[in-house]
Amino acid sequence: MTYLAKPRLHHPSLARNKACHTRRDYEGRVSTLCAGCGHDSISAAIIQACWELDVEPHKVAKLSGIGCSSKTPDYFLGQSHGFNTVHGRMPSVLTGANLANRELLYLGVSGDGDSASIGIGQFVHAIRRGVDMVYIVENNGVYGLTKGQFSATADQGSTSKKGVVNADTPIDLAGLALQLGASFVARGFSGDKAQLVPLIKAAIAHRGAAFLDVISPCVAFNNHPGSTKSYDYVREHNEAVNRIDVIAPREEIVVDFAEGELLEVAQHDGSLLRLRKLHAGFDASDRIAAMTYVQERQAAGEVVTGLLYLDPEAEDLHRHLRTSATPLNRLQADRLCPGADALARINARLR
Ligand SMILES: Cc1ncc(C[n+]2csc(CCOP(=O)(O)OP(=O)(O)O)c2C)c(N)n1
Ligand code: SF4
Ligand SMILES: [Mg+2]
Repeated sequence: MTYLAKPRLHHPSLARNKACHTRRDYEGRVSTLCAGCGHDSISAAIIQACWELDVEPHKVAKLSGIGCSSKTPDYFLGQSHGFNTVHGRMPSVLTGANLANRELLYLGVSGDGDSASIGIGQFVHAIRRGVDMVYIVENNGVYGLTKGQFSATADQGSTSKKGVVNADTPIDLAGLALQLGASFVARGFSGDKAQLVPLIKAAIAHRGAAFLDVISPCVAFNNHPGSTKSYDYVREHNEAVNRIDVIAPREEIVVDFAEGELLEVAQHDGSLLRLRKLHAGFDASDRIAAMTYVQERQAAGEVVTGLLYLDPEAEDLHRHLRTSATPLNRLQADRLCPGADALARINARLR
């Protein structure tokens, strides 16, 4: 982690959102990542999304594992709660924190090595359990922090900077999240902020497991010609299936979509997602069709981006476990410990 603090001087004329914060209030410390790293653009998109949604920084918990990507929570939302876990263990720590206090917005930030290699067991169970969270994988197809080994999302046949060829089949995390039952699945590109900011806003508004696979080129180890995670490749092969706009509750609804089919989806929190279809044949409410489409286009060498799947009626882990609506740290002793009589009744039922 870096210890470079940014000066907290605010120009009095800086615009403030409805939570009375300037955009700078959502920043963190100065990034120590390589200049041009895609991860910094994702941090900037998270800052923009939280500012536009009037998120209260003290109501956010940022959790991450280990990696350049997992360092980034230090570079945004400096006034939020943060927990940097062990490599690949972010999902279980996030699940525990979420069960203890459902009133925070849980933002899990991870890398392709963190989530698809060492942490894949943790990743799949957090998604299939429907933990209410925004889970972002900053996917560069490489272990950036440890100097360029292939991760489990590296393309088969791709060549590392040192000339080694990857023989293994890649894992497509967005396809996996669809198969595992995630109720919100999207793919973005760190170099397309206009698409990424609304995707993050929509994921924040979603109640349930929201998964975002963001292609985020590593300029030090995997940005060479032939890498499908390079800036040039994604720019040339980016297949955006839709564009979305998020309208927060009580915000004035202004119609500004001129072309393409427009779909409006209401979310649990009262926000409205406006989905402008760019591909007539793509339906973001059909999980199986989305899985097939992503695989078909991938086989053709394209990178499908946009909102891939959304279930606006999704349930989450709290609903499945019927947990207390009051966070555990606010339950009084009599509710936390129901007493000897209640224990005797439970034991009697088990005899
Ligand atoms: C238990 C454990 N195993 C291995 C490591 C070494 N290690 C640190 S980061 C990392 C890979 C990070 O890759 P990724 O999650 O893709 O993040 P990136 O740096 O590419 O953003 C590895 C293998 C570790 N820190 N802890
Ligand atoms: S090594 Fe790669 S992933 Fe890490 S900061 Fe540099 S460009 Fe980013
Ligand atoms: Mg990586």
